[in-house]
Amino acid sequence: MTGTAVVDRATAGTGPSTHPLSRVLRAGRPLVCGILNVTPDSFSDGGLFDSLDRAVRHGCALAAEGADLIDIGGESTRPGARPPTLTEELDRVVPVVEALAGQATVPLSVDTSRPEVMRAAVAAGASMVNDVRALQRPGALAAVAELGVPVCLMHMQRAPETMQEDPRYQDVVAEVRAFLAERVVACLDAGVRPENLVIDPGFGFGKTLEHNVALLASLDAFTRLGFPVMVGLSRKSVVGQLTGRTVGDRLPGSLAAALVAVQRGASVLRVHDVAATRDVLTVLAAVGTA
Ligand code: 7PM
Repeated sequence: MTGTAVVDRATAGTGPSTHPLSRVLRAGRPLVCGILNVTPDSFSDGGLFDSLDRAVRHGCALAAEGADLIDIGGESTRPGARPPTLTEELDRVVPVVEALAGQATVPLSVDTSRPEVMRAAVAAGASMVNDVRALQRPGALAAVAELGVPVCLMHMQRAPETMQEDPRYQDVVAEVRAFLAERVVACLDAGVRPENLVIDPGFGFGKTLEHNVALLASLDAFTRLGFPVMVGLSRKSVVGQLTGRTVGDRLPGSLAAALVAVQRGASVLRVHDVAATRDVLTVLAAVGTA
Protein backbone atom coordinates (compact mmCIF):
# COMPACT_ATOMS: atom_id res chain seq x y z
CA MET A 1 0.00 0.00 0.00
CA THR A 2 2.80 2.40 0.83
CA GLY A 3 5.77 0.56 -0.64
CA THR A 4 8.26 2.38 1.58
CA ALA A 5 11.33 0.83 3.11
CA VAL A 6 10.20 1.56 6.65
CA VAL A 7 7.03 -0.46 6.13
CA ASP A 8 8.75 -3.36 4.41
CA ARG A 9 11.05 -4.10 7.33
CA ALA A 10 8.28 -4.14 9.91
CA THR A 11 5.62 -6.52 11.15
CA ALA A 12 2.61 -4.95 9.51
CA GLY A 13 -1.02 -5.65 10.14
CA THR A 14 -0.95 -7.32 13.53
CA GLY A 15 -3.48 -5.03 15.22
CA PRO A 16 -7.26 -4.96 14.89
CA SER A 17 -8.82 -4.67 11.41
CA THR A 18 -8.66 -1.56 9.21
CA HIS A 19 -10.34 1.45 10.79
CA PRO A 20 -12.89 3.22 8.55
CA LEU A 21 -11.16 6.57 9.23
CA SER A 22 -7.87 5.26 7.82
CA ARG A 23 -9.61 4.89 4.44
CA VAL A 24 -10.89 8.48 4.62
CA LEU A 25 -7.38 9.71 5.48
CA ARG A 26 -6.10 8.10 2.27
CA ALA A 27 -9.04 8.99 0.02
CA GLY A 28 -6.84 11.42 -1.90
CA ARG A 29 -8.94 14.45 -1.02
CA PRO A 30 -7.28 16.75 1.55
CA LEU A 31 -9.14 16.79 4.85
CA VAL A 32 -9.89 19.70 7.14
CA CYS A 33 -9.40 18.97 10.84
CA GLY A 34 -11.01 21.57 13.11
CA ILE A 35 -9.22 22.49 16.34
CA LEU A 36 -11.21 22.25 19.56
CA ASN A 37 -9.17 23.34 22.57
CA VAL A 38 -10.68 22.49 25.94
CA THR A 39 -7.98 24.09 28.07
CA PRO A 40 -8.93 26.65 30.75
CA ASP A 41 -7.22 29.45 28.79
CA SER A 42 -9.44 28.75 25.76
CA PHE A 43 -12.78 28.15 27.51
CA SER A 44 -12.44 30.10 30.71
CA ASP A 45 -14.41 30.64 33.91
CA GLY A 46 -18.08 29.76 34.32
CA GLY A 47 -17.17 26.39 35.88
CA LEU A 48 -16.96 22.92 34.37
CA PHE A 49 -20.47 22.80 32.95
CA ASP A 50 -20.17 26.14 31.22
CA SER A 51 -16.87 25.16 29.63
CA LEU A 52 -18.35 21.82 28.55
CA ASP A 53 -21.33 23.53 27.00
CA ARG A 54 -19.16 26.05 25.15
CA ALA A 55 -16.77 23.39 23.93
CA VAL A 56 -19.60 21.23 22.62
CA ARG A 57 -21.20 24.18 20.86
CA HIS A 58 -17.87 25.12 19.30
CA GLY A 59 -17.41 21.50 18.16
CA CYS A 60 -20.86 21.55 16.54
CA ALA A 61 -19.98 24.83 14.81
CA LEU A 62 -16.78 23.29 13.40
CA ALA A 63 -18.82 20.34 12.11
CA ALA A 64 -21.37 22.71 10.55
CA GLU A 65 -18.54 24.59 8.81
CA GLY A 66 -17.61 21.34 7.11
CA ALA A 67 -14.82 19.84 9.22
CA ASP A 68 -13.86 16.29 8.19
CA LEU A 69 -12.41 15.68 11.64
CA ILE A 70 -12.39 17.49 14.98
CA ASP A 71 -9.26 17.39 17.15
CA ILE A 72 -10.04 17.77 20.86
CA GLY A 73 -7.19 18.71 23.19
CA GLY A 74 -7.02 19.33 26.93
CA GLU A 75 -3.29 20.00 27.28
CA SER A 76 -2.08 23.41 26.17
CA THR A 77 1.30 22.94 24.50
CA ARG A 78 1.88 26.68 24.53
CA PRO A 79 5.52 27.34 25.53
CA GLY A 80 5.70 27.52 29.32
CA ALA A 81 2.18 26.21 29.98
CA ARG A 82 1.70 24.13 33.14
CA PRO A 83 0.81 20.57 32.13
CA PRO A 84 -2.55 19.40 33.51
CA THR A 85 -2.74 16.48 35.91
CA LEU A 86 -4.15 13.25 34.48
CA THR A 87 -7.44 13.88 36.26
CA GLU A 88 -7.67 17.43 34.94
CA GLU A 89 -7.01 16.27 31.39
CA LEU A 90 -9.56 13.44 31.62
CA ASP A 91 -12.17 15.78 33.14
CA ARG A 92 -11.68 18.28 30.33
CA VAL A 93 -11.56 15.92 27.37
CA VAL A 94 -13.78 12.91 28.02
CA PRO A 95 -17.12 14.71 28.58
CA VAL A 96 -16.58 16.75 25.40
CA VAL A 97 -15.78 13.64 23.36
CA GLU A 98 -18.81 11.88 24.81
CA ALA A 99 -21.17 14.75 24.06
CA LEU A 100 -19.88 15.35 20.53
CA ALA A 101 -19.78 11.65 19.67
CA GLY A 102 -23.45 11.57 20.63
CA GLN A 103 -24.53 14.42 18.36
CA ALA A 104 -21.88 15.19 15.70
CA THR A 105 -21.45 12.89 12.72
CA VAL A 106 -17.84 14.00 12.28
CA PRO A 107 -15.06 11.68 13.49
CA LEU A 108 -13.24 12.91 16.58
CA SER A 109 -9.52 12.91 17.30
CA VAL A 110 -8.05 13.28 20.78
CA ASP A 111 -4.93 15.44 21.16
CA THR A 112 -3.08 13.80 24.03
CA SER A 113 0.18 12.10 25.01
CA ARG A 114 -1.29 10.07 27.87
CA PRO A 115 -2.33 6.46 27.24
CA GLU A 116 -5.07 6.73 29.88
CA VAL A 117 -6.63 9.67 28.03
CA MET A 118 -6.29 7.86 24.68
CA ARG A 119 -8.17 4.83 26.07
CA ALA A 120 -10.87 6.86 27.80
CA ALA A 121 -11.44 9.10 24.78
CA VAL A 122 -11.73 6.18 22.35
CA ALA A 123 -14.10 4.45 24.79
CA ALA A 124 -16.16 7.68 24.77
CA GLY A 125 -16.31 7.71 20.97
CA ALA A 126 -13.06 9.18 19.59
CA SER A 127 -11.76 7.64 16.34
CA MET A 128 -8.19 8.89 16.30
CA VAL A 129 -5.23 9.87 18.46
CA ASN A 130 -3.09 12.96 17.80
CA ASP A 131 0.10 12.95 19.85
CA VAL A 132 2.55 15.87 19.76
CA ARG A 133 5.02 13.49 21.50
CA ALA A 134 4.63 10.80 18.83
CA LEU A 135 3.73 8.03 21.34
CA GLN A 136 7.00 8.33 23.28
CA ARG A 137 5.32 8.23 26.71
CA PRO A 138 5.33 4.81 28.43
CA GLY A 139 2.29 2.77 27.40
CA ALA A 140 1.24 5.04 24.54
CA LEU A 141 2.42 2.76 21.71
CA ALA A 142 0.68 -0.24 23.24
CA ALA A 143 -2.52 1.72 23.82
CA VAL A 144 -2.76 2.85 20.19
CA ALA A 145 -1.88 -0.62 18.89
CA GLU A 146 -4.64 -2.16 21.02
CA LEU A 147 -7.21 0.51 20.24
CA GLY A 148 -6.68 0.04 16.50
CA VAL A 149 -7.35 3.69 15.67
CA PRO A 150 -5.40 5.98 13.33
CA VAL A 151 -2.68 8.04 15.02
CA CYS A 152 -0.87 11.23 14.10
CA LEU A 153 2.83 11.21 15.07
CA MET A 154 4.16 14.74 15.46
CA HIS A 155 7.75 15.95 15.73
CA MET A 156 8.73 18.25 18.60
CA GLN A 157 12.27 19.21 19.63
CA ARG A 158 12.52 18.97 23.44
CA ALA A 159 9.45 19.70 25.65
CA PRO A 160 6.85 22.52 25.41
CA GLU A 161 8.44 24.35 28.38
CA THR A 162 11.81 24.75 26.63
CA MET A 163 11.22 24.04 22.94
CA GLN A 164 11.41 27.63 21.74
CA GLU A 165 14.67 28.42 23.60
CA ASP A 166 17.17 28.54 20.75
CA PRO A 167 16.11 25.50 18.69
CA ARG A 168 18.96 24.16 16.56
CA TYR A 169 19.34 21.65 13.75
CA GLN A 170 22.13 20.71 11.34
CA ASP A 171 19.52 19.90 8.70
CA VAL A 172 15.98 20.42 9.95
CA VAL A 173 14.25 18.51 7.13
CA ALA A 174 16.55 15.48 7.41
CA GLU A 175 16.37 15.40 11.22
CA VAL A 176 12.59 15.75 11.48
CA ARG A 177 12.15 13.18 8.72
CA ALA A 178 14.52 10.73 10.49
CA PHE A 179 12.65 11.19 13.77
CA LEU A 180 9.28 10.51 12.15
CA ALA A 181 10.65 7.48 10.29
CA GLU A 182 11.99 6.13 13.61
CA ARG A 183 8.59 6.63 15.30
CA VAL A 184 6.86 4.93 12.36
CA VAL A 185 9.08 1.89 12.84
CA ALA A 186 8.40 1.92 16.60
CA CYS A 187 4.66 1.96 15.87
CA LEU A 188 4.88 -0.87 13.38
CA ASP A 189 7.01 -2.92 15.77
CA ALA A 190 4.36 -2.35 18.47
CA GLY A 191 1.66 -3.70 16.14
CA VAL A 192 0.12 -0.48 14.82
CA ARG A 193 -1.13 -1.07 11.29
CA PRO A 194 0.67 1.02 8.65
CA GLU A 195 -2.65 2.27 7.28
CA ASN A 196 -3.34 3.87 10.67
CA LEU A 197 -0.29 6.14 10.58
CA VAL A 198 -0.26 9.87 9.88
CA ILE A 199 2.89 12.01 10.26
CA ASP A 200 3.35 15.70 11.04
CA PRO A 201 6.54 17.82 11.04
CA GLY A 202 5.19 19.84 13.99
CA PHE A 203 5.34 23.45 12.86
CA GLY A 204 6.35 25.74 15.73
CA PHE A 205 7.38 22.94 18.07
CA GLY A 206 11.07 23.66 18.71
CA LYS A 207 11.60 25.49 15.42
CA THR A 208 12.64 28.98 14.35
CA LEU A 209 11.02 30.85 11.49
CA GLU A 210 13.74 29.56 9.15
CA HIS A 211 13.16 25.97 10.28
CA ASN A 212 9.40 26.25 9.77
CA VAL A 213 9.78 27.75 6.31
CA ALA A 214 12.29 25.06 5.30
CA LEU A 215 9.89 22.33 6.47
CA LEU A 216 6.96 23.81 4.53
CA ALA A 217 9.04 24.29 1.40
CA SER A 218 10.23 20.65 1.60
CA LEU A 219 6.97 19.04 2.67
CA ASP A 220 7.36 16.51 -0.14
CA ALA A 221 10.28 14.99 1.85
CA PHE A 222 7.59 13.89 4.34
CA THR A 223 4.92 12.79 1.89
CA ARG A 224 7.59 10.59 0.27
CA LEU A 225 7.69 8.50 3.46
CA GLY A 226 4.38 7.09 2.20
CA PHE A 227 2.02 8.21 4.98
CA PRO A 228 -0.59 10.97 4.99
CA VAL A 229 0.93 14.22 6.26
CA MET A 230 -0.92 16.45 8.71
CA VAL A 231 0.03 20.10 8.87
CA GLY A 232 -0.75 22.60 11.64
CA LEU A 233 0.06 26.16 10.60
CA SER A 234 -3.21 27.86 11.52
CA ARG A 235 -2.61 31.20 13.29
CA LYS A 236 0.87 30.07 14.34
CA SER A 237 3.81 32.37 15.04
CA VAL A 238 5.46 31.37 11.75
CA VAL A 239 2.51 33.05 9.99
CA GLY A 240 2.76 35.99 12.40
CA GLN A 241 6.49 36.42 11.79
CA LEU A 242 6.09 36.29 8.01
CA THR A 243 3.17 38.72 7.87
CA GLY A 244 3.81 40.90 10.94
CA ARG A 245 0.26 40.14 12.18
CA THR A 246 -1.01 39.40 15.67
CA VAL A 247 -2.88 36.16 16.26
CA GLY A 248 -6.33 37.57 15.45
CA ASP A 249 -5.21 38.81 12.01
CA ARG A 250 -3.45 35.72 10.72
CA LEU A 251 -6.25 34.17 8.66
CA PRO A 252 -5.01 35.27 5.20
CA GLY A 253 -1.47 34.11 5.97
CA SER A 254 -2.81 30.85 7.42
CA LEU A 255 -4.86 30.20 4.28
CA ALA A 256 -1.85 30.85 2.06
CA ALA A 257 0.18 28.42 4.19
CA ALA A 258 -2.61 25.83 3.94
CA LEU A 259 -2.70 26.20 0.16
CA VAL A 260 1.06 25.74 -0.12
CA ALA A 261 0.90 22.70 2.16
CA VAL A 262 -1.78 21.00 0.07
CA GLN A 263 0.09 21.77 -3.15
CA ARG A 264 3.13 20.06 -1.60
CA GLY A 265 1.09 16.98 -0.71
CA ALA A 266 -0.45 17.53 2.73
CA SER A 267 -3.44 15.25 3.44
CA VAL A 268 -4.83 16.87 6.60
CA LEU A 269 -4.99 20.56 7.49
CA ARG A 270 -5.36 21.15 11.22
CA VAL A 271 -7.05 24.56 11.43
CA HIS A 272 -9.12 26.94 13.54
CA ASP A 273 -10.96 28.44 10.54
CA VAL A 274 -12.72 25.50 8.93
CA ALA A 275 -15.09 27.28 6.52
CA ALA A 276 -12.37 29.54 5.08
CA THR A 277 -9.99 26.59 4.66
CA ARG A 278 -12.75 24.61 2.90
CA ASP A 279 -13.05 27.48 0.40
CA VAL A 280 -9.32 27.23 -0.36
CA LEU A 281 -9.71 23.51 -1.05
CA THR A 282 -12.80 24.12 -3.19
CA VAL A 283 -10.94 26.57 -5.42
CA LEU A 284 -7.94 24.26 -5.64
CA ALA A 285 -10.14 21.26 -6.50
CA ALA A 286 -11.81 23.15 -9.34
CA VAL A 287 -8.43 23.56 -11.00
CA GLY A 288 -7.67 19.89 -10.47
CA THR A 289 -4.55 20.39 -8.38
CA ALA A 290 -5.91 19.20 -5.05
C1 7PM B 1 -0.42 27.30 21.93
C2 7PM B 1 0.63 27.04 21.07
C3 7PM B 1 -1.61 26.64 21.82
C4 7PM B 1 0.50 26.09 20.09
C5 7PM B 1 -1.76 25.69 20.83
C6 7PM B 1 -0.70 25.42 19.99
C7 7PM B 1 -0.29 20.90 16.35
C8 7PM B 1 -0.92 19.90 17.09
C9 7PM B 1 -0.94 21.75 18.20
C10 7PM B 1 0.26 20.59 15.07
C11 7PM B 1 -0.53 18.36 15.44
C12 7PM B 1 -1.85 24.99 17.92
C13 7PM B 1 -0.82 24.46 18.89
N1 7PM B 1 -0.34 22.06 17.07
N2 7PM B 1 -1.04 18.64 16.64
N3 7PM B 1 -1.31 20.45 18.24
N4 7PM B 1 0.10 19.30 14.67
N5 7PM B 1 -0.64 17.10 14.96
O1 7PM B 1 -1.58 26.07 17.35
O2 7PM B 1 0.85 21.41 14.37
O3 7PM B 1 -2.92 24.42 17.73
S1 7PM B 1 -1.22 22.85 19.50
